[in-house]
Amino acid sequence: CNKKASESSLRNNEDVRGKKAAIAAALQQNIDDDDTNLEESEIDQVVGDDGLILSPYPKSRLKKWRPAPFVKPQGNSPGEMGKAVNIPIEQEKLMLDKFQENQFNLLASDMISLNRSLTDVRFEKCKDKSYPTLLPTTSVVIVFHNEAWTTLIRTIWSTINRSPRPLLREIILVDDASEKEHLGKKLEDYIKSLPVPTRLFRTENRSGLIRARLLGAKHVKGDVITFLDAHCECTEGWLEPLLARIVEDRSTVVCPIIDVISDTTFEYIQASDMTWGGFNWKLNFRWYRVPEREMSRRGGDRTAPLRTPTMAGGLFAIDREYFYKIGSYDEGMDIWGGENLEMSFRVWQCGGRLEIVPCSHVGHVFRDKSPYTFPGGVQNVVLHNAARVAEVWMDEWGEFYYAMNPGALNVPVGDVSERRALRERLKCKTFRWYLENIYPESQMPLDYYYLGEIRNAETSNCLDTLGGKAGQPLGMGYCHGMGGNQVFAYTKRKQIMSDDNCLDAAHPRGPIKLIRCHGMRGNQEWTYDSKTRTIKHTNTGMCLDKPESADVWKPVLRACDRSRGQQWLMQVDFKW
Ligand code: LR7
Ligand code: MN
Repeated sequence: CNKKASESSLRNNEDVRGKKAAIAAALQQNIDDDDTNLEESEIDQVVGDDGLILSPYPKSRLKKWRPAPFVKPQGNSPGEMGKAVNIPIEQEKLMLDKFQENQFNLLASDMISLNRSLTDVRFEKCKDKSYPTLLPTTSVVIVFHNEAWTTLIRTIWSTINRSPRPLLREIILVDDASEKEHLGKKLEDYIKSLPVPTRLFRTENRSGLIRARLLGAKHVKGDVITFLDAHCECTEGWLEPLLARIVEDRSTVVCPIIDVISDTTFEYIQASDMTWGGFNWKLNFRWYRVPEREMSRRGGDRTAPLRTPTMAGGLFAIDREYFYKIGSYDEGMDIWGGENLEMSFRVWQCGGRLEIVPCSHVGHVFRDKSPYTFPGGVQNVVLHNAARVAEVWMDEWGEFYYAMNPGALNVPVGDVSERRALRERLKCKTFRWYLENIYPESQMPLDYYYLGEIRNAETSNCLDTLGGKAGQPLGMGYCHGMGGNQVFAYTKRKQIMSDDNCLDAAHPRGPIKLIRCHGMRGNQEWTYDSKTRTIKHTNTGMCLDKPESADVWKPVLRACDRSRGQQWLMQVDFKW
């Protein structure tokens, strides 16, 4: 059936990759040897099945490099070595006022040197790694809308200071219709004095980060495009391991580990190397723990590149030609959101790969809220962008998105025909393939019998998560038919899921809770009998029953007795 077919296609794919890697490795050796007798045409013309010139790059385009010099701490200035900046109590009011504008502590940022020093957060083993002596150059593209001066300029300086100079071709800034004085003439003058060519482009009207990045990418001269948000700090050795992955295989899209720059103190805080990117039914990007499966594929080496199902979106490097070949971005997406999952699915489904390179660390100021406006309304924009992802890439799993966000049905997705044509043209694989091979741990069940509300036959009320997070008890409510908190999936693994949580009962009398799905059956296994309409909990042998009384709104487990309160309506389709 389906599954077998995709397994063999994966094997084929691995074979092809093996061959490609062998060619690349052989040629790589030539390059490492710096053999100047080698005819350029000999290495220029390695063409993959897909028509893209494979790694290595034409030698003439690669550069010899040395690590950038260490950025020394400047005495006891605030924030040096990535330390936290604490604002004196008498300035607290000022601090809070300034916080509003950017949703981070601007007062602290303004106190920190634009060249501040950071600790070397890498694993020891990373420091000893050697990378090809010749690497492609990159242009760093930074888009921004109303970014604060010091965070933007510190992003630029940390890039300059910590990149091997020959590898940093240029910096490209894209101002997305900012209204701030300091981003006008002042910025134009400032960048003229930088030691690395820096160009500034401006969108005519507010375009959103996706179209702003497309504008920046258009002007890139380097062989690799590296995107950064406008409030980042690059650390020692961040660039080489990224470029080294791309020079091996130009269809690899690479991300650094994204460390945290505190929005309140600007402290540089190392992030875990044990998380990767996933997503939930709402199509929000989420970090999850790297599963054992991926750890063992890497032979337990925590410095080895990690294959991640999705990326956060802001910080990554991609071969310039590959960026276009794989479909750059969806121009139909506005302002913010969705493009990260779109690119993740696209890269995997269309034959590329997506990695987090743990030897590369870049800090990012994470904040709780967006400081800027969303023309058209946040909800509309975000729902619109995500709907485009669902429509183009997710096949029938797009249903989960609409079930969870019924509001998305009222937001126009716009024309997706070009994106679908791209998927066709690149002969991309199905979302099932992606779930089976790249993301089996996904919160989207591979096979499910039912997706929808679960209604009690006696009370006519519906199971409801009440928006509860993991650990909260399951509730009930009047059936509203609007999806969201009343949508559950009954899966082939016999789970009853809502987003990334599963109905879980630990005791015959205890509450039924929403617990992060573990996929190991146990307390999360339920059997639905479509004849008797009972939902039986395997471990306890009890049946799901309506609440004790009308005012409690918490379903319970009781000995199965075939009463109407134990009957639940689901249109299950046992198609497997
Ligand atoms: O209209 C806009 N125009 C812009 O130029 C809106 C935003 N922007 C700029 C903005 O100034 C910033 O430089 O776009 C960049 C990203 O916006 P942020 O920093 O306000 O949002 P974010 O950090 O939450 O963004 C994350 O998700 C986005 C989804 O569209 C993008 O993929 C961002 O690049 C991404 N950032 C990261 O991945 C950093 C790690 C965060 C995480 C997880
Ligand atoms: Mn950001």
